[in-house]
Amino acid sequence: MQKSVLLAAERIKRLEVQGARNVAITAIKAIEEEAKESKAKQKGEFLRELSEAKDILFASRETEPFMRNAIRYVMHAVEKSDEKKVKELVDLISSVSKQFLENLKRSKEEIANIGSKRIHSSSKILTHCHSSTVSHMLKRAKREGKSFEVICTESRPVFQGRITAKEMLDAGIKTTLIVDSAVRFVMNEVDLVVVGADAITSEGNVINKIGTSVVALAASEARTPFYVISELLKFDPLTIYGDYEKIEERSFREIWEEPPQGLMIRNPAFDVTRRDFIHGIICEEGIISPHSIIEVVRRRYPWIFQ
Ligand code: RUB
Repeated sequence: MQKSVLLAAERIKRLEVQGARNVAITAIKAIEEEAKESKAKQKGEFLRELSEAKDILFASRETEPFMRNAIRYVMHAVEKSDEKKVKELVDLISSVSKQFLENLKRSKEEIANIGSKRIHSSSKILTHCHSSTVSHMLKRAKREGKSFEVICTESRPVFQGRITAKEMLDAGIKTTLIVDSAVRFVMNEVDLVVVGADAITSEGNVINKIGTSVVALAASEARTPFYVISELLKFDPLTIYGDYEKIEERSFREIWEEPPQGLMIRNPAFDVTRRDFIHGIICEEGIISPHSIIEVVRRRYPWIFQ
């Protein structure tokens, strides 16, 4: 195993790279580097190396179907190719990755185009954690000349909400930070809730940063629209066949470095928001109902089901 994949997996595990999209991009680039550094002489050996790299990256964060879909896409291109020469296969990986990353850029813009239409001047938008997709959409709305406010939650225990808050301020957006448990307190002033996604299941439920489902409950009780802003590639095809999306549980030290002896601490990184609380998923195909997820993914990315 070369260094690039181990390093990338370590950075992903430590949250140096965070957010499903950035994780997928880092993983794909690591696979490309790994392929370039490979000393394999034959296709079989090359594929074995790639498969080992894939397993290491998959294990770096459990709740990341976007990364898994991205890696599978690249691996599939190599597996189905008739090419036997390793050098040609390396070039194939580079061109497939490049094309994949370009498509990602395009879908991010498509999502921002659609989502920013739902951001109106003088509205208050609440978001949870840090989603690069949500952030991009809000910045787009600001560039379009809309003046709105954003409320960010801290997103304990590792405070990704501060990343969002800084990005919003840098974009010139009026921003307020609250502790996670103040969500219900402010909800009556909020016009719209927008959150990202790490995974979308076949039933249209959405998995995102821990606390998202509580934000959704508060939004529902206050009758505030709740939207998920997400690429369709966060859909996990395995959920169709009965698999549950695994929820990553992280070290207790993120919550309390040196807790008293005997204390049990749990630190789940994500939770599940039921589709009934989601007004719509704003994705590259438009604003869709969570119920139609399989159909829409099948239309746009049929290879996911292979
Ligand atoms: C980040 C998080 C984000 C989604 C979507 O959690 O829950 O909302 O990953 O992000 P963590 P993006 O910080 O634990 O990775 O829109 O950038 O894909």
